[in-house]
Amino acid sequence: MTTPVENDENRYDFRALEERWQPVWEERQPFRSGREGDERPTKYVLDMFPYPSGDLHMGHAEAYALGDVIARHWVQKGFNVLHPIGWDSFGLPAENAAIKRGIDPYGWTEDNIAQQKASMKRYACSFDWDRVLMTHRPDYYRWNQWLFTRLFERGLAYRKPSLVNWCPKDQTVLANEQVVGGLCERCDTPVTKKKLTQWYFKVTDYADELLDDLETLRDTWPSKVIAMQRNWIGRSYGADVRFRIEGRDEPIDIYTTRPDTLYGATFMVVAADSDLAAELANGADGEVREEFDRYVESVKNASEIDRLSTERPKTGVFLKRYGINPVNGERLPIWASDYVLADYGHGAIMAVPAHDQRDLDFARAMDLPVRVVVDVRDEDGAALPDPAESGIATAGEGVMINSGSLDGLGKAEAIDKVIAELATDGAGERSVNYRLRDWLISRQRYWGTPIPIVHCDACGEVPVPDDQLPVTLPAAEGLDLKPKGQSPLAAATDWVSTTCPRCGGAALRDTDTMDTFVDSSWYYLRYLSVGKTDGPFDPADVARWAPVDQYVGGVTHAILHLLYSRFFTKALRDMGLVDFSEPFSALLNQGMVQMDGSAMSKSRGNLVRLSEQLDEFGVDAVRLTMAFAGPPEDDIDWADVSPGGSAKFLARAWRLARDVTSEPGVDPATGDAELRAHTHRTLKESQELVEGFRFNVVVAKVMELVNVTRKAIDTGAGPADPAVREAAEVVSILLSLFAPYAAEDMWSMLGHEDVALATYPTVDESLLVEETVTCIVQVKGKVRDRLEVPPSIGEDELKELALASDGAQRAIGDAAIRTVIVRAPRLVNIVTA
Ligand code: ANZ
Ligand code: ZN
Repeated sequence: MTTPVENDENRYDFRALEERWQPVWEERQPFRSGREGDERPTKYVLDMFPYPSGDLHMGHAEAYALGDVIARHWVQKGFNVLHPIGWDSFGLPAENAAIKRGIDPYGWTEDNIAQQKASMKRYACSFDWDRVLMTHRPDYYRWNQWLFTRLFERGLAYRKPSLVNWCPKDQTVLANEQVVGGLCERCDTPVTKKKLTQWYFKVTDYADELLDDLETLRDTWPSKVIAMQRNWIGRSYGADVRFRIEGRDEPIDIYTTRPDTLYGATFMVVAADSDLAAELANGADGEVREEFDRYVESVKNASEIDRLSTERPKTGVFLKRYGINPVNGERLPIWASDYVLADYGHGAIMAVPAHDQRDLDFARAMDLPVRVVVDVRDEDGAALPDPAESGIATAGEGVMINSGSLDGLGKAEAIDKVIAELATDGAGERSVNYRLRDWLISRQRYWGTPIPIVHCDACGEVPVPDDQLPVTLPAAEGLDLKPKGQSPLAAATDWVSTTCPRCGGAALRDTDTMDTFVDSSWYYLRYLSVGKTDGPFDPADVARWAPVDQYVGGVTHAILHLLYSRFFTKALRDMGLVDFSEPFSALLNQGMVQMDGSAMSKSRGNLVRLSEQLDEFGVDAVRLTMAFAGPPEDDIDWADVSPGGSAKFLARAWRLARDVTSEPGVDPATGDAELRAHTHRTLKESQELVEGFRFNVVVAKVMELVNVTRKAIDTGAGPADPAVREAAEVVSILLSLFAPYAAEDMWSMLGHEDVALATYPTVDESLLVEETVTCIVQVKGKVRDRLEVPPSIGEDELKELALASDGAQRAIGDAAIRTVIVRAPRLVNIVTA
């Protein structure tokens, strides 16, 4: 046992506590999860790992405080909890900082990690420090490469030329989701397009499964995240329809979700930036060609979201070409516009302005005809105003009109019928479309995992064999890391020239590096077998721990990171490497920490420094404040909370343990019954509240228990009562989830060791008999009886009891009862005739 308090026994001194307990925990490592022969059932709690771009900030402090509540609770509930941490240490922040300062990203990254690690230890997270991983180390990214080659062999990693989002400042490719409002997510530079040959992962092969499996997460993931995943994948059902084009041998396909409206098509639109548009423009006269080129140039920089917006004024160019509607042979003028996307469906549409708002906006802007083919009515059966006049397209359901053989049918029948007719003519068929695109993983940057492919003139793309992995990054020294449109690795000519693993001839290494989302897509598996040198992870470890029971992190990763991890997991399953389909069984998203109503930032001048808060109030007070501020999903405004108040509360709690005079192990059965009841109620409720993520309410319950115990010490049972000891021990056990230093010190004053490993006490249900309240029974306004009832009694039950009571029976006599007014639990008023 450690020596009890040496400092001023009457003062709660958070600095002394931090200094005392940090080295003790460092030595004991209470959260080591890999011990041989540990028979406890397992839980895997995972916090999203940080970028090492500086010291920990308030956002980290919130996330790790909350994740820790869950992890520590499961330890006390008797589980062998795996709660690891590591660093997502490849990526642009490190590289840009290195370029700015002219230093090596490796050293910069390692320094930041060392600083963050020290801060995390001070912050007393229950991390298993034997399992740390860092994605920039070759012993990690070697397995990125290994997995890449496995995906390559299965056709899930491939290269293709395409128009990609390009940030002219960072000089790198961006995924769609890294483009926010047309700007680079990292540096706010307007994003442009560039044609490049890039590596992709074939996420779309799993589109259906990624969508359908969300159903299995319905009860354990936030519904908002599930909706975001669903929208991102964006599955829709419709038809491909073939239109002949005058003066072109090949027909073109369009995708529509409303083939029932084919008779309402009055023009066609092709994506302005598609090859098809360029080709059609070529066949037109020179004037059109010029106008088209100018138009394409002007729309190049618009983001996908802007392009699809109904708010945006519609623009376009008439290509002076015509398509033929397969259902009625009508000639439809073909336009090029940016509101049609090149890489969705077929990059071409039939426009039905009467029933599609964007088509209607375009038709009105360009003075094109509008034809109603669905008779849409309002709730009262009245016809809706003509879209051509009102400017509002009628997208609802109704009876088909002006539609030949479809007239009189409803939407579903019309769709079935027209598809059947198209199919007999070979002019169309059912089809499914997804908004989801394959994942563009190549980056033209230095600080990432080199793509393990060798390009050989004779053999093509050859994966680097396992025994030649890792392909380590060439030293940064001597390389110009400044972005210039091609990867800085290309300048490392010694590194680039190699021999082909297949034919032994001269060959070149691929010079792209992988998107850092690759690193974080499977890191949860590497934690299970950190240090393993003959594979990315051990099947036995996977069987023991995976999948993750509880994942904790920011909602900023609600789409991509989760989608990519889910994709990896499914691909690994199909390779026989794991036997489950979803990586994260449950998900908790914490809110953001703000200051004075807005996100913290240096430029806004409202940045709160974590280190300053820790120095002023202590780790425990900051952690407690994070948990107490509100439900975890809500944002916290640091201006509205009180770490000073938390520190005062902790001092009150700590003094309870100091005041207890009974011996450890004393039987609480003889103690004050009322206090015991309160203690056990707190235990019972807290457990349910922790498991329901209502951490703020748990803190409130502990505060209440501290007050009740203080009263018992000062004016009730007294400090020697065994129930007081029991209460103080429970305070210390519950408090350890939020304020580990104060809790450990209390636990030690109470004569024990390692509060983190204390067993969550068994709730004594016999102590939980409910209190009662007095209910007044009136007859015609006069009090006739009093009943002792549980506060939670229902209205019906209370009414029965009141009517049956002796006093009421006597007062009612033979009179008929007119009404009974029940105000549970305190009043029942019976009105007789
Ligand atoms: C005719 C029509 C009539 C349409 C109507 C809608 C309503 P989702 O549900 O997102 O899959 N579309 C097809 N390809 C497009 C592209 N590359 N860029 C922009 N829009 C495209 O949307 C499918 C609908 O979006 C399709 O159905 C098509 O317009 C349009 F009353 O065809 B529809
Ligand atoms: Zn070769």
